Amino acid sequence: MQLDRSVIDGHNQQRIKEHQRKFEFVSADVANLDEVLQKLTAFNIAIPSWALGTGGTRFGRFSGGGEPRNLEEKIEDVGLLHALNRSSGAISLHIPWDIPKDYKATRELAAQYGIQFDAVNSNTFQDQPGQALSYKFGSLHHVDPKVRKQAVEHNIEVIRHGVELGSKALTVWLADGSSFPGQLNFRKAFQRTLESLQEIYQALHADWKMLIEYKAFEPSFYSTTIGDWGQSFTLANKLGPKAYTLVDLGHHLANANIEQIVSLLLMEGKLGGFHFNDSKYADDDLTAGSIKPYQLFLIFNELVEGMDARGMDHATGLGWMIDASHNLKDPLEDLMQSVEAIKIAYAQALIVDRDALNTAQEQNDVTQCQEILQQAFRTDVRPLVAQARMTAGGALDPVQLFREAGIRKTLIGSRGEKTVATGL
Ligand code: PSV
Ligand code: MN
Ligand code: MN
Repeated sequence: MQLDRSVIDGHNQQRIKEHQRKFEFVSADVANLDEVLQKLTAFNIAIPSWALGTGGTRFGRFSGGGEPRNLEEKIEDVGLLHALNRSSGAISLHIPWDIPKDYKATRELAAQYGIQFDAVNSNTFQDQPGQALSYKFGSLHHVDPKVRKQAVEHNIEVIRHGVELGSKALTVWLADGSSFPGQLNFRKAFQRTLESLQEIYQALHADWKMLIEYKAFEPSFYSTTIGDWGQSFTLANKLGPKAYTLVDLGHHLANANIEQIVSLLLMEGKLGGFHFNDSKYADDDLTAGSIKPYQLFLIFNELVEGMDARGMDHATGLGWMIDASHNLKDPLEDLMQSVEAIKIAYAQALIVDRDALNTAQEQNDVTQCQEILQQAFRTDVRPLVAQARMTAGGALDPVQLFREAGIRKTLIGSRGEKTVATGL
């Protein structure tokens, strides 16, 4: 379904007075208002195709109905999100779940909604029907060179699909690891992973990036071959200038200082992209900002500081994506909440008084440093985010409009109650 412009306009008209009052109140204290609004407008966060259906846990899955049944409907859903928030202008595909039947038609459909193709993701953590060799004991690190070759070829195949659609990056996340001490020779496993990645790297086009995602544990519970930023960073350095580290917020051991990791990777020019989500215990993939909004702000504070120091464009310098999916909320409402939380944290980081913070840091004025950061974090920047969204053509309150317009009901009407989107 395409959302009619008049629906958004009508919604905005009803709320405009209240919005203006709040916007004027907060903007009076924002010295760099135009810059903040312009940056918020330019900032887009890609939607992963696998987050558009209700996620499950290993105990069960409860479909919400009206989920996208194929790639076309996934693009349609991202189009709906983008129409509502003007910040979801890209979709990230996972192969083989999202193999396009017709590249041209897929590209045209996406263009119709103003959607681009973000990084393409390979899948060597599952065996597919008819697959010759199993990934039970890993893929790129496998002891058997034939399994490694199969996994390398799959990744090259994924690049080919991405090239046809206009993607510019391959994200590699591996489940390769071990669950029992002694199961693996760590050195050989790492070396084999490097050699496999080198083969994939050879197939990358000049304007492509390889994003190497790390994860501390799960599904392996003793070791993961690319288990932390240091391992990913080492691989990226050995591979070359097109290889980067990808930070997924849920992939760290408890209490890791993610903002410090971000700062270091940025300084070294090796931060390539982000997967946003939130968690309390492990890789919970909860809505961004739902558990630790202050951490999200602190991460953005480092991102803004580090990207500015390197003269990077915030909107295009890194790959921004959500990687959240769970089993309770409507997936589209959940994604809108994640986008909102990310933009709020970004806006708060943009209004940090950076000169004052720098001076306080140089003077070891610890109290003042904290005052400055928390002044920004405690500012209600939601009207700034809403203003940027409305000016770009989106809704003042996307979640409420989604409900008022009965979008899920319409989707259930056209797709049915019992829908299963392919995904994690
Ligand atoms: C598994 O942990 C995972 O959530 C990774 O974060 C990947 O990015 C995603 O699946 C898709 O492969
Ligand atoms: Mn991820
Ligand atoms: Mn994950």
